[in-house]
Amino acid sequence: MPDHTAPNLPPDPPIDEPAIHRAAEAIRRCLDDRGTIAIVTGAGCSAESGIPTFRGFFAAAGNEAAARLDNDPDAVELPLWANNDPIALATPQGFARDPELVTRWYDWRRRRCLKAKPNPGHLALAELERLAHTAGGDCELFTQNIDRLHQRSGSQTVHELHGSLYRWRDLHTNEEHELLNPEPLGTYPPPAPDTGNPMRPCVVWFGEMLPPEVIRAAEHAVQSCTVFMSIGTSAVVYPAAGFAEAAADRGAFVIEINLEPTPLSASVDITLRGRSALLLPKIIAALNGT
Ligand code: BJW
Repeated sequence: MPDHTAPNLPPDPPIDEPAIHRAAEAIRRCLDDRGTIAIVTGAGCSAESGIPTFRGFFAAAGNEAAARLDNDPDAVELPLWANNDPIALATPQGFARDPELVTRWYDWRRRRCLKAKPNPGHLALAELERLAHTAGGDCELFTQNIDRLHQRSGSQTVHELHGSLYRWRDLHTNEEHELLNPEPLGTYPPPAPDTGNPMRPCVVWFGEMLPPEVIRAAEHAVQSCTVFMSIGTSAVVYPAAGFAEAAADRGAFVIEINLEPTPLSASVDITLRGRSALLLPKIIAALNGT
């Protein structure tokens, strides 16, 4: 986990304790009513597991955090990615232009994410789900992350909006394969184990459709939730960026957690400025009265 006392990383902003308590009260009311909590997470939620955020991928702090992770020899590949814009790599056009570069990048991320561990923010969200279920309510977690850290932290209901780094599909047969080996894939694009056809990661690139069943689940959660949480996302990529506003429009209480202001911040009920790995456990502690 990155060391936030390191000189090149920003210090934590002051914690808004009254806002933490207001957030916990809104969640408590939702649990008492056996209501639904809907959550959308983004890359900021995994930042403290040492995974660089998407738009901060090449920012100095992200690079430093990534390079320091376990003195990882894979970190030597950072300069290769630093010459490329992640937004251009995460498109069908980027893949068509340079399938080797794009699949090498995803394999590098796959290996980093396999090594990463859930952080206290992930664990707090798993605990929130347990509390909701114990109260007879529901907690629906939608993540834009492709790292499976929510599932590994114990969350049961995790909807992957943008797919997974660990599933790759045969470009000719569409057959999907789980790639969980920590070794580099070695050939780029990697060949499918059964047919030898080239594969791509089962992630959702710009201009591609999100899985329809996940969109349906999101529409349902947005329509039924009484609390909506937007955590560690820049809230600029649609459709995920639109969920909070849609939930607010029908009267849900919206809580945002982010290090920085986002396009959502001005219109939410509570915006908590800081690290999700610090603030989410505080909300759970307030909820439990500890
Ligand atoms: C912390 C922190 C800490 C850091 N604690 N916080 C409506 C309007 C306009 C455009 C569109 C629209 N509907 C659709 C579009 C087009 C497009 C889109 O949204 N474009 C926008 C850029 C304008 N959307 C699509 O194409 C989507 N498909 C679609 O809608 O299909 C139908 C359709 C097709 C064509 C036309 C119209 C409709 C698909 C979007 C797929 C996005 N895919 C990616 C790549 C996935 C694979 C991969 O990871 O490589 O998903 S792009 C990238 O952005 C990735 C992320 O999941 C996603 C969101 O990023 P995220 O998670 O928010 O990360 P960051 O880095 O941006 O932000 C991190 C945040 O954390 C920051 O705010 C930090 O401050 C914060 N933070 N540390 C708390 N410790």
